[in-house]
Amino acid sequence: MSSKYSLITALGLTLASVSFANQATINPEPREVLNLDGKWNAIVDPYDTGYYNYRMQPLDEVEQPDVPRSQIGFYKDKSPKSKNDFLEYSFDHSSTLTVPKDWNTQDQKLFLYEGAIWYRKLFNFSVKTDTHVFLHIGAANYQSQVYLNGLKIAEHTGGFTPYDVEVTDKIKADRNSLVIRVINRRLKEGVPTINTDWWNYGGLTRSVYLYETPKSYFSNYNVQLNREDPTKIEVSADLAGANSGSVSFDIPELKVHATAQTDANGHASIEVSTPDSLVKWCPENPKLYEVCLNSGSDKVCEKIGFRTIQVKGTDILLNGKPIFLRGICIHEENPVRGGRAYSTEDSRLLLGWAKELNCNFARLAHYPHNEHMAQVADELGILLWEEIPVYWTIAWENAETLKNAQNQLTELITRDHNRASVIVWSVANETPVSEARNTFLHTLLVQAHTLDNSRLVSCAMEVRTKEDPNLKIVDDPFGVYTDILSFNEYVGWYSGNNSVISKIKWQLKYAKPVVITETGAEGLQGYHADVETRFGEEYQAEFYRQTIPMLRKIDTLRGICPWILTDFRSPKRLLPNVQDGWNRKGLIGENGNKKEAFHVLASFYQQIRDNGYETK
Ligand code: GCB
Repeated sequence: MSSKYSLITALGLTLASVSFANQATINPEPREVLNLDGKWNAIVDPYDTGYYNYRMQPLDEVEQPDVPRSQIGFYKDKSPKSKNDFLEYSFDHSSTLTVPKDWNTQDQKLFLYEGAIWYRKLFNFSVKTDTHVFLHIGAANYQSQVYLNGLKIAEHTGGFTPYDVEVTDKIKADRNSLVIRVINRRLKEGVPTINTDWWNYGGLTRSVYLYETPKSYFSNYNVQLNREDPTKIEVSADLAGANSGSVSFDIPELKVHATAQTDANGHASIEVSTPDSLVKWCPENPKLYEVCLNSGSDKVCEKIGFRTIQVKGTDILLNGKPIFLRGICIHEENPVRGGRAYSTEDSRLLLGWAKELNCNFARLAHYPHNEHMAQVADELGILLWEEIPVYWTIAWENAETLKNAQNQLTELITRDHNRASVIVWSVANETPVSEARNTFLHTLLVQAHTLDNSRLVSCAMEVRTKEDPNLKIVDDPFGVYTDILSFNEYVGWYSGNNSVISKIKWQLKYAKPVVITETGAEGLQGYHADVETRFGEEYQAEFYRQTIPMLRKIDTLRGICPWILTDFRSPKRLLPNVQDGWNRKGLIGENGNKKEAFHVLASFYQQIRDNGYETK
């Protein structure tokens, strides 16, 4: 197996910003030495006063000695030296924002804010000899610039993936000033672009901390069952900061022990026979093993599950056996508290509800969710579809847009490639067919397969009709490349109403396992009416009753993932007294109460769970 680290270089990618070669170290959490979460001073800067001079030149690039002191970039974090010193900003006297947390739900004034906010944290830290110290930023939506003690140390684009920057030589023992400028302005050329059906939560939405590694340390590793030959466990590890050395691999519970030498690039490959006693990870028994890698100077351990995922004909095989995916889509939002989800508790709430729904699968839409989701899914036994925000109408012809999407994909795969729960990397959602789009998506699909040869790669496609409105056709040319045929359909909500659902027939161009990645209707929790009244709970429940048999007409159906677990905020949903800024397709309302449709789907899934899925 080849080194992913060298593949990343071969693909011409850095793991974080375009201009800074930031490095993501896998699984940094256990190495944390100083947590920087909590209150940060924050300056809301709608006109970018702290970033540009009055000629709109970035102050961190053009600063001249004769720039008036009052116009010095905020990243310098200055305080007045005397009573007649002139500064027009102050972190010391600014209010605070909590990290991690989106800014929108912390202050009513920021609810709809799209612009820049400067965050500042002061800290003391003594660097030990013979260590590297990295700053880890879990997510900053959407762009960020990072300054330590007045010096720019990183830039990053992409609001949902982590990045790390080495600070070993830049840190002081006392009063370090860490300033991060976060901008959530939507950009036409961005990933996502300006139009999305979700809330544009801004800020440092995930944890920020310092972590330490020895001089020579594991920067990346991957442990998995060989997909084609599960009698073998494959290990790939990269040691940074060492020319060569010996690496050992252990699974103590299984008495597995193996060693290998690294090559000149610090890469080691190990293959061991799978012990007969290994219990494979699956939703019914999500067995995780403590797995350790040791290089003498560095040791990393983490809990990893072993399973294979494959497609054979029109079946999806988990550990070699056909599986039906009883799924649900999820946005990274805690509707009850309000705002972006970020914690283990949030993950337990959301995935706990998915469990109550009798799911064995969840689609984490439409962007990478926080790392706790896959960790908790590993524990609970929920298979995952993970996605990057290539959503609707991206700037397909723009090379920077592609580079940005590639970077987000690499960061996601690097973070989660040891999570047994993750079975699908999705490169897009509902994108319009064109040559440029096909090329763009194909580049991403090849990249995902190259970085990770153990999982399925797909995207959520669309359905179309021709003369007969009841004949639904799926023939997206990109379907040639995806491992499964996955698409969204909303008959009964966006086209026709519940009465047309039973008339639907299907025409699919590809003989691949079908996974419906979205279907659903809105229903306001607590609003009761007859089954024909839009936005009533009864309409939504009836939609599910009609849709389930209609989808079962697809004889290659191997999974369903309706839209969506809970109501979620969307600036596009404006109907007064019903939507009020919420997409109401949740099976659970914004108050955490289950709607009637929840129970309809839960009982269908229970039947399949208990009796298996019979093709109709
Ligand atoms: C879709 C989109 C999803 C929307 C959903 C809806 O097809 O993929 O992001 O939120 O429909 O509710 O319309």
